[in-house]
Parts: sequence; structure tokens; C-alpha cells
Amino acid sequence: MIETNISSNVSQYDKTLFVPGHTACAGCGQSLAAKLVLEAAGKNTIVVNNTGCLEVFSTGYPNTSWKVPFIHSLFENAGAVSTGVESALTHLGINDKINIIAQAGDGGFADIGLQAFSGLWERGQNILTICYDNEAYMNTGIQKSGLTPLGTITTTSPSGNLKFKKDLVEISLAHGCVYVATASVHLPVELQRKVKKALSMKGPKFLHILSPCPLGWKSDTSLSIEIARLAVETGVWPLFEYENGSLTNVRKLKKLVDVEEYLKLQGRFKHLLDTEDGKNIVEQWKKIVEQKVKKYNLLEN
Ligand SMILES: Cc1ncc(C[n+]2csc(CCOP(=O)(O)OP(=O)(O)O)c2C)c(N)n1
Ligand code: SF4
Repeated sequence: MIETNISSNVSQYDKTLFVPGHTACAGCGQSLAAKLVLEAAGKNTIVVNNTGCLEVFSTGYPNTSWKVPFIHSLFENAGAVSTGVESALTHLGINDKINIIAQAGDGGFADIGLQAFSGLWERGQNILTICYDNEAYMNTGIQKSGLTPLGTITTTSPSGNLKFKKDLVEISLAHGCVYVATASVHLPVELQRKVKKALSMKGPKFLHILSPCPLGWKSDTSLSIEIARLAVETGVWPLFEYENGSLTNVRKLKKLVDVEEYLKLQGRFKHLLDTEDGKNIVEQWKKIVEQKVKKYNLLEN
């Protein structure tokens, strides 16, 4: 009986392209996102990866959870390496048969790797670029990145981050990406639809996925999906799609949940809720949310 269970599990794992056994933390939103992306992309996919937590899903040759060709490149150069892969596939005449995904965490994407991704986007390469945004450099111990939100405690912003997040969506749009979308792990069907949509279009694409990280967000490992849901329902993480520069789809909200509901589940924001300075920062968060509600027309009429 036990053997039957084991073999049925094994055959289930055989079918997936991202198998268990990696070293991500319990409740890791990024590993869930990566699994969903890969399942949607399918087996004819090559993944090029800036170093970061995504690489812990590949625990060193010959062990790996990725069941597709996976290139673990340097911290800054997935944009350049994936360009080389695309040129090789074009030379072989199979560029349209194989998906290329170039991916990174927020530090690897929005900071150190941005130059290489910028070059890829500008050259018009036929590649899906993905930022798995856990809002800090997590793999090396929770240092602040350019996508760390205002007020967040990290090891390099112990009193709270002084800056707003960079707007990576606007940066990608300014490069002329043919498809730009945001996604969240609490809506897996929508996330996978966006991956498929992106891969159906020719040219540079950008998908920005909010990826809860219990270690860095100081949240309960069982709450990652709930936190992702609250990010969307508070208006902190709007879900939308741009095609050829035009906003074509927005996930509307019936009403906005208070931002505090999102903040209070995460130790990295704890100080914002119980100090006077913190409350001023929460007011600034609310202003940012108001701007997003207007910009994306988030609320149902
Ligand atoms: C040039 C260079 N500098 C620093 C490092 C060390 N390093 C490896 S992973 C990492 C953090 C990655 O952070 P991020 O891209 O946000 O991804 P995450 O780990 O959060 O998924 C750093 C700083 C490196 N590998 N190469
Ligand atoms: S540190 Fe965060 S992103 Fe990295 S494996 Fe753990 S939960 Fe996932």
C-alpha cells in the first residue's frame, strides 16, 4: 500500500517540470511562482537565471529541481546570456519553437542586472523576462534593493527604508516591451495565462511577480498566499497587462481593503503600526495606493 502511494507520487513528480527536493524555505512564494511559470511555459523552454534564491532550486550539479535546460549565470548577466541563447536558436532556425525565459530576483533584476535587461529589451530580443520580486536581496541575508518598499526594515535599512520602490513596469514600458504584466501567486490560473500570453507574442516581454518571502518579510510560513492576496486587495500590488504599450486589462476590485491589513501580517513593517513616525509612513503608503487606484482605474464602477 505504501509502495503504491510512493509510486503514484513519483509519477506525479515525473509530469511536473519543477520537482521537489530544492532548498527553498517553507512558504516561499518565489518557488511557487517559478513552478507555475515553468508549468505554463512547458518543456520546450530554456531558463537563464541571475544568481539569487532562484538558484537554490538548483542545488548544484547534478542535482536540480528544474527539468528544463537551466543556465545559472552571474548575478548581473542573464540579459546578456539569454541574448546569446536567442542568437544561437535563431542561427539554428528554431527560435520560434523554443521559449527563452531570463529571470532574476528584484536585486538581480532592478539593480545590478538592469543594464543587461535594458540592453535585451532595447534590442527587441524574443525573450520573456521575469522579475520575482521579494523586495530585498534575500539570498544573502535580507539587504535592501531598489524594489524594497518605503519604511521596510532590512539588515541594511534597520530603521526603515527611506526610498519608494523603483517603477520597474514603467521602465520596461519605456523600452518598448511588447507585453508587460504584473502577477501574484495567489491567482495561479491568471499568472499562468499571463505567461502563455507573453510567450505567444514576439519580442521582449516583462512579467513582474510579487513573491512573498517568509524569511525576509518576517511572516508566518502559512500566510504567504494570504499576504499575496492582501497585496492585491489593498491596491498595493495592482494586477494589469499592457500590450504594445497600451493598458489592455486590469483586475478590478469591488472595494479596497485597508493597507494596515497587509502591513500587520509582516514583521518587516511592525514598527510602522506602533510609532508616530511609522504612522506618517503609512499615510504615504495610502497616497501611493490612491495614485495607483487612479492610474489603473482599479475600482469597479
Ligand atoms: C557581483 C556579485 N555581487 C554579489 C553577489 C552575491 N549575491 C548572490 S545572490 C545575492 C542576492 C540576490 O538578491 P535578489 O536578486 O533580490 O534575489 P533573491 O535572492 O531575493 O531571490 C547577492 C548579493 C554575487 N553573486 N555577485
Ligand atoms: S529567503 Fe525567501 S525567497 Fe529565498 S528561499 Fe527563503 S522564502 Fe524563498
